[in-house]
This record gives sequence, structure tokens and C-alpha cells, in this order.
Amino acid sequence: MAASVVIKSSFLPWVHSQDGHSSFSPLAKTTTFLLPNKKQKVRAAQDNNASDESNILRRIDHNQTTLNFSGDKPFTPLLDTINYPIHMKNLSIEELEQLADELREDIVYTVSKTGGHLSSSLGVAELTVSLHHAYPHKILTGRRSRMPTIRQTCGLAGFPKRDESVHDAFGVGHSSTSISAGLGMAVGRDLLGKSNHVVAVIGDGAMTAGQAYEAMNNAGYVDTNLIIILNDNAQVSLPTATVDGPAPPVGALSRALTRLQSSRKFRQLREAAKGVTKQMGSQTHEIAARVDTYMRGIVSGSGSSLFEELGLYYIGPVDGHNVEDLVHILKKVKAMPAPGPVLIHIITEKGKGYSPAETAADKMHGVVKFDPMSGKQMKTKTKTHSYTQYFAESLIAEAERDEKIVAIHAAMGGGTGLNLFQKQFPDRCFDVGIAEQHAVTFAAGLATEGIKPFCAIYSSFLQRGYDQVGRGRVLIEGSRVAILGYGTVVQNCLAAAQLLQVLGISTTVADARFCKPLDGKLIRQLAQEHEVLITVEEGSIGGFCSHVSHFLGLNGLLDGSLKWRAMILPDRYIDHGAQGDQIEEAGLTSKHIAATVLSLIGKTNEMERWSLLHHINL
Ligand SMILES: Cc1ncc(C[n+]2csc(CCOP(=O)(O)OP(=O)(O)O)c2C)c(N)n1
Repeated sequence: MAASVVIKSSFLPWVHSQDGHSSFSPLAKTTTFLLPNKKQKVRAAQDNNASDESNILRRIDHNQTTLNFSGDKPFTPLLDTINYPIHMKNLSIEELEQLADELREDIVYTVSKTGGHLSSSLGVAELTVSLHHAYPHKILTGRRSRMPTIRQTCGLAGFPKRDESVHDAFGVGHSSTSISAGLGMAVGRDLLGKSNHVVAVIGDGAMTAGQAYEAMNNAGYVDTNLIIILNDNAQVSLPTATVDGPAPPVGALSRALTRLQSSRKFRQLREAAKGVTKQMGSQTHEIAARVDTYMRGIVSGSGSSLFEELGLYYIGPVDGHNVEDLVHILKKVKAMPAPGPVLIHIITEKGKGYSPAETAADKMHGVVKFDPMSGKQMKTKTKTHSYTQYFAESLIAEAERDEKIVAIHAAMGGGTGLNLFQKQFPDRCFDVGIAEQHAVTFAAGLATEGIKPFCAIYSSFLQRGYDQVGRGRVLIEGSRVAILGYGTVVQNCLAAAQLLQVLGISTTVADARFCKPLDGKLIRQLAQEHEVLITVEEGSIGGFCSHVSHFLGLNGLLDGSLKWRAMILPDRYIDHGAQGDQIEEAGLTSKHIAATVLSLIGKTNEMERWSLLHHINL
């Protein structure tokens, strides 16, 4: 799940009832009619499954509705009437609650067939019926029929994407960007003299990243109207952080948020404030502000005072599964003439409403296809370990020999395999939260003290922490052609070398391993000792190949007979899809690499005879 979402809200459904669409009535009639049908169906399901309720039927306490996760297409009478946000405008609180439940049934049904991000979406069903978040957001914005294509090649993207819908205000995927983007939209709105609302939704995990604080710091200073919703589900790292199940949330912020929730006095005061706001209408802001100031005195050092110090008006904690409270608070905030940046802290449960997700150790955060009744995932068994497992096992073996070795990850214990390391060496494994740039510099700090840190971060997320040093290495030694790969594409370089070997073309394959600083010694050696040098990377122009090209040029290595080519991604966005399809589209498969070599050494005729490459169109 995207950990943050931005919504340029011209459509908070219940908040907008005073605008030009308020007379939209046919739906209200229809839904009043449909509600009893849903209840009848629920009763029928209860009767049929009385003996085996535990997994198939879930009772959501807040509205006493029973949901059906039988695996059959769910009966969703209300959701069926809603294609776009405008269709929700006149729904009552009860209908919005029913809509949240129908979304849950629909999401479990669809994701059980496609795999994808499950529990984060389930946790924000109520929030979404007003604000649109992730999968529920897609369902409510005209894309329900395409949900079975989610994350498939040419299908819907797993995250909001501007090309896909006008309702996707911002493209996301990397966490923690929503407040920055929302602030930009809010300031843009002001400059253009517009009056729409901007809502940024951010998870408590996403809130651990530095960018969120940079954005709040700026928002407090700029002081424009911006609604920030902090979705606190006490899951900061991915729930795979340890092999024994979810780790307690990391970081001082999480501790502060928890203290805030558990303060009984605080909760009572919030309740009082809510009651007051309901009765007092337009003076609510002032009164609520007074109560908040009082509370902050009580819970000093808590998250609320931090937000206040940054210049945000804090409201919370709010039960994020209580549609009535959410509606009420959002209406009030929207009615404030110039509230500046407001932070609404909501508490939700990841996987809410679907017991297999609620109880699973990993909360079923990201799933492959699964059986909706039991939640059992259809994981394929592979003969070999994953790369991640090999990495973790090797590191554990090294760490057994050398006690200076420590491991660091950024909220991704499962994804990096370091949850295995953590199990073995709990005191030598550091989960720093979604804070990649901090992780890298933290590692550098450890290194200055003679500690040997291994910082494992997905390359995609490392963009926030570039600053590495290192050496490349030669994997296969040949004499005529040199292929220098950077990143996972090195595997394709090796496969290309095998194809070339069939034709008797002796090929060296080197793994650059690091982009910067360049391993000049290795590049010089490859350039001087081969007829052809090709660099291959899953990066675009201006990346690794450009550094190599400068190096070759400035060192006179292009002044002789060397033939040099760069194989890179085309200079355009590649859509999501199966990785193999993307690499094929980008022209970076082993066959493309081998074909490039052949074209450089004039082997077209041989290539024609080469059965392995018969379908390459040079
Ligand atoms: C920069 C970055 N690092 C890591 C990730 C991987 N990641 C995806 S979701 C997630 C946890 C997000 O937690 P939270 O924001 O609380 O959202 P939740 O899924 O709990 O609703 C992580 C670490 C990411 N998307 N972006």
C-alpha cells in the first residue's frame, strides 16, 4: 500500500453538500431502498453458515454488520450504484458505513484473485468513503470493473497514478511524499485564487521519514489551509520486520502517539470537546482550541505538542472506523474559514474487518492470490532459496565470525531478509523506520567507529540515500568483448555472454556494483583489453553510462579503435507490469545485449545462422 496519498478535494462527499450538486437525489432514493436488501442478504448468509462463522463471516463491531468473505462475488447493492465520488454526496452515515463494508467485501474478493496490497486498504475503508485511498479509492473513482487487472501488465497501477484518473491527484509509490505534494497543491491553489480543499493522508510509518517533517516544518511556516490526516495503525515498519510477527512500532514519534492514545484524561477531554463542538456550531474552533491547549499542557512531550510546535492545529485521536465522527470532524474543519494546516490524527486497524488479515503475523500487507475463506495464500514453492535468503544467511555466517558486523534496514525487515538476522542478533540489527537517507548516514557514522554496518535498502528506495563507495568485479574473463553491467541486469549480461560463447565470441562480463564513484581502474582495463565495450543498466540517460562515457572520453580511451555503446532504458516512463515484460520493452534482455554485440562486430550473417537468436530483429 502506498503509505501516503494526496487528494485535491473538490469532493469530500458529505462535506460538500452545500455545493451545486446537493440536489442530486435519485441515488438517495435508490440507496434507501437498497439498505434493507443488504440486511436480508446478511441474515441469509448467517443462516447458511451458522456452524462455520469464524472465517467466512466477520462481525464489524461498529455497525453490527456481518460480512461475507465466502469467495463468491459479493452482493454489493450500494457500491453498485457508485462509480464516481459525486454519487456518494447524499449518502447518510448508515449508508456510508454500509459502503465501507461493501468495499471490504469487494477488495477481499478481488485481491484474493490478483494478489496485491490488502490490509492497509481494509484499514482505511471508512476513511475512504469520504476521502479515497488506494484500492478503495480506485473502486470509488470509476475503475471498479478494471480492479481484476491491478498490477498486471497493461492493467491498473497498484498506486494512484495521474494518467489513470483525474481523481488521482498525485502519483505515489514511495512513501512519505503526501504532505509535501499537498502543500505544493495548496500553495498553487492560493496563487491561482481557487478555493478547493487539499487533503494529504499519511501513515504513521510514512510519518517516520524525514521528508514528512521537512514538509510539516514548511507547512507551519507557510500557514496555508491544508488538511493532513495521520492514519495511525501502530504499524510503522512493514509487519514482516521480525520473523516472529510485527515488531512494536519503532521510533520516538510512535511512542508519543501511543502515549497520547492511552492517556485517559486526554480521551475524556477529546470526547468533551467533540460534544461541545457539536452543540456550539460556529464557535467550535475557539473552544476546541482552548481544550487542545489545556490538553497539551497535560500531555507535554507528546506528539500533539510536536505538531503544535511545527505550527499545525492538532485534532485527535479520532476513531478512524467511526464514520460519524470522521464526517463530523471533517465537516467542522472544512467550515473553518482559515484554519491553516490542520492535522487530524485517526486510529485505525490494519486489515480491519477481515479476520485472516487481522490475525496474520504479517497482517497480509502484500499478498499473492489467496483463498478468501481461509486467507491461505497460494505461494509457489521454489527449489532454491530466494536471493534475500542467501543474503541473510551469508551475512549471519559472517556476523558469527565477526562481532563488529551489524545490520540496518529501513522498515523492511522481511523484504531485505534482515528479519532473519534480527532473530539471531537482536542487538545488532537496527530498524530505523522509513528513513533511508538516515539509515545510510547512520551506517557511515557506525563505520567511523570501526563497526562494520550492512545497510540493506531496496534500490528504488535508496534514492533518498545515495552516497556509496566501492569497487566493481569481473565475473567472467574473455578477450574480445566486454560487457559492464550495473544492477540486476548483470544477470542478463551473463546470459548474453553464454549466447555469444555459442558463436565463439569470447566475452568478459563485469559487475560495476557501484555507480559512484566510478571504478576507473576496472573501466580502463575493460576498454584497453577489448575490441568492444558495452555498458548495460536499468537506468536512463544521464546515469551510469554517462559517467562511463565521460571517463572514457576524458582519459583518451575513445581515441583508438574501441567500439563503445551504452544500453539504457528508453528516455520515457515504462509502465508497471511483469518485470520480464518491462525489460523486453526496454530492450535490455540477454538477446538484445547479444544482438548489440553482434551488430558492433559485424556478425549479421552468423547471427542469421544462429538458431538461438532467430527471432531477433536487428
Ligand atoms: C521510501 C519507501 N521506503 C519503503 C517503502 C516500503 N513500504 C511500503 S508500505 C510500508 C509501511 C508503511 O506504513 P504506513 O505508512 O503506516 O502505512 P500502512 O501500510 O500501515 O497503512 C513500507 C515500509 C516505501 N513504499 N517507500
